[in-house]
Amino acid sequence: MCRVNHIFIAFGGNLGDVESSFRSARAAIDQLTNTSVKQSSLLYRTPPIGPAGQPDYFNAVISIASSLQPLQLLDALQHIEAQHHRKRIEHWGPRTLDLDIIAMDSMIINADRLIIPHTQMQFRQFVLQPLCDLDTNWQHPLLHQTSSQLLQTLLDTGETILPKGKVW
Ligand code: A4P
Ligand code: MG
Repeated sequence: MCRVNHIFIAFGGNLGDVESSFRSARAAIDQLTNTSVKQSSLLYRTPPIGPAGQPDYFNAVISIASSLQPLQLLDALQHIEAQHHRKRIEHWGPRTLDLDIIAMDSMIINADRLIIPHTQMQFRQFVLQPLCDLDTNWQHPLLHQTSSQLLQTLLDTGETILPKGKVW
């Protein structure tokens, strides 16, 4: 039997009906082979990081259990992004749906197409706050800090707590 990994996936988007894209992407992930969605964070409205003048984002994190290989999961998530009319136009630019793999248990991957844990996660409140809704004790395998310690480090640099999110 294949090993089942516990995986966190970050959702981001700021074009179109983002909440409805998130719901349908979550349902599509739950339909993947040997994969099930376990938990969803709240849905947060967040100020954009990156090019100025783009709309606010919505962000959330879900946890899944899956025995897909990491690159199989990445392919499946990119397919779901494409189904939601995701176009890659500008780095960090506006998008309907971005699905990033944040972590897979304590796995470390450094491949061309996939880096796990996600390299920017520790700098992003829009990832850490929803992650902490799901698991405050997940341990970053390289930074040796828990998700709540990573969030606290960011808040200590002066970032303000995001307004409370909503169930989606
Ligand atoms: N890739 C490598 N590692 C991973 C991983 N762990 N998960 C590769 C997913 N993909 C990974 O991503 C580019 C390539 O990264 C992929 O082909 C994959 O092989 P992309 O989604 O095509 O391109 P991108 O969107 O320009 O990059 P990325 O890294 O997804 O963008 P970010 O860093 O997520 O930034 N502001 C707010 N408030 N909220 C947001 O969600 N998002 C962005 C996008 C900017 N500002 C934001 C938000
Ligand atoms: Mg992405």
